[in-house]
Amino acid sequence: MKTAFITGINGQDGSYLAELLLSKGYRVVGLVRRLSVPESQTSRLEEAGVYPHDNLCLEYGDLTDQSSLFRILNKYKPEEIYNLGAQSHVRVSFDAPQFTTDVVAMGTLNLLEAIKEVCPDSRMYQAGSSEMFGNSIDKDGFQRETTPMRPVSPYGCAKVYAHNICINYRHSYGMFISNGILFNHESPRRGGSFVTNKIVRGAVNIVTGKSNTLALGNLNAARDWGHSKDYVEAMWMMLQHDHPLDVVCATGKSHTVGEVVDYVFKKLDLCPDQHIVVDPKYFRPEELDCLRGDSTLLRETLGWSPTYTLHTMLDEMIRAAQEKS
Ligand code: NAP
Ligand code: F7E
Repeated sequence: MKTAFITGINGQDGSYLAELLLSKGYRVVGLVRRLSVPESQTSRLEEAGVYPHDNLCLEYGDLTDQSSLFRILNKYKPEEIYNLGAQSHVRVSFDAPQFTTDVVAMGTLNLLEAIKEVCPDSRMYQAGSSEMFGNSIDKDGFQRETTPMRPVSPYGCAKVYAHNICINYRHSYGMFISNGILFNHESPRRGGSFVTNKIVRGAVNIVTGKSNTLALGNLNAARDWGHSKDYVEAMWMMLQHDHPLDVVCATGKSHTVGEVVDYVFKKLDLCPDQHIVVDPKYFRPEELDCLRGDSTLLRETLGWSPTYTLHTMLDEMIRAAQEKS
């Protein structure tokens, strides 16, 4: 039985990845932070139906507390390590830039040092982000592995550090570390302050009479949105390959926030003009205008392809929000 260690296990991706690895017969070890509401520590894992589970062990710790990482790695000596823990909200990273950097950048360095000392033969996946590209776009309108990284948020800057230090440890110490450069991915388990689930839940609340308006920020920003379930499959595939890779994972299709609003509201027989309010409080000090990823390398090297379109994913999110309402 292989052992995998996941930081951020109760996040959106962590919960799908835990499900995937348990279904493949792994023992899964997850890092959870102490929260004042203990039920929140396992909420997504419970929703996924994998907690409690005989092969799932949760350990308290934090990416900013290196001693906890040493303790857990020494205890389990995992073959695979997935570093998904992060303060992952871009807008919030402008409000808490130092905390974001501590977790995303220094937290990754803490983990790398612990792996180097305790289990240097483990394979590590680093959760990189399209936010690392910023507004840098190739002439054909895509971002790919060779596109220069010019981040436009504290979160993006911290992820660039994490990406580069992973490459440095790979070269310096011969460690197996793969950087995924993942574009936006969503699901019914997406946090409600990210724009897709905010729109879906907001629209369902209007239908059920719980509210009448939905306040949003920039409706013109365009993103390449995939489904978390497809993207965690790509993470696992990267660690099964015979050598480490730095690869983009994306659908190749880009839509604006306004298009998502139109699709969701139409599905629910609502008229956006009657309910959407633009509130500058949701604007970012610097905005990333358009993301569209070219994942040719991932598709050709690992045979990965997404199973969801934006619309089938939004349909699933709408159904889930309706069931919960
Ligand atoms: P998420 O839902 O926000 O989950 C993040 C997880 O990290 C949560 O479990 C959180 O724990 C944990 N965490 C936060 N601070 C931590 C710390 N100091 N120490 C240990 N764990 C900590 O994010 P996600 O959507 O699953 O994304 C997973 C990873 O992929 C993140 O690194 C994110 O930056 C990256 N990424 C995401 C996307 C996307 O579109 N989803 C795209 C590219 C890259 P709590 O629950 O206790 O807060
Ligand atoms: O914003 C615009 C906003 O917060 C998407 C994270 O997983 O993906 C995610 O970061 C777009 C932006 O995601 C609202 O300005 C308009 O242009 O859903 P989001 P994000 O910032 O792209 C990347 C790849 C990650 O790595 C991150 O971890 O939507 N937008 N109105 C809004 N965004 C929010 N949150 N709320 C609004 O009201």
